[in-house]
Amino acid sequence: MDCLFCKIIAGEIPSAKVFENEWVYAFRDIAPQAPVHVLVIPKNHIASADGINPENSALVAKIFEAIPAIVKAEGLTNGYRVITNCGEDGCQSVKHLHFHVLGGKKLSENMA
Ligand code: DGP
Repeated sequence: MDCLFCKIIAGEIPSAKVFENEWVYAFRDIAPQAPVHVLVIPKNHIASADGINPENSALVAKIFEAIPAIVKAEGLTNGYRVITNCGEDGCQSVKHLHFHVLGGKKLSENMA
């Protein structure tokens, strides 16, 4: 499958890893929009939030179990934001489910 994030997980494309376990991989966004901008992704390919179903939703739980450890390691003691973009109107550019974890400053109140 020609998927950028699958290639990052496989190590075919380099990335700045911040966390990894059996199910989850997390790395720094190449174009950070906050002092801390980490992408958290399932190792198994899911195209977007639209592709979450009863067979794979446990992976989403694994992602949200990993996030507290990631933000603690990143020093985000004062809060952070988790975002997933989905589809055309959501401006999703990489078709592998990913959660943006943003923090390290007071974030904008706007989300859209
Ligand atoms: P989205 O627009 O929600 O699909 O976010 C995709 C993010 O992926 C975007 O913030 C930039 C990031 N990105 C794209 N290509 C690469 C890459 O090769 N390496 C890393 N680390 N991040 C990438």
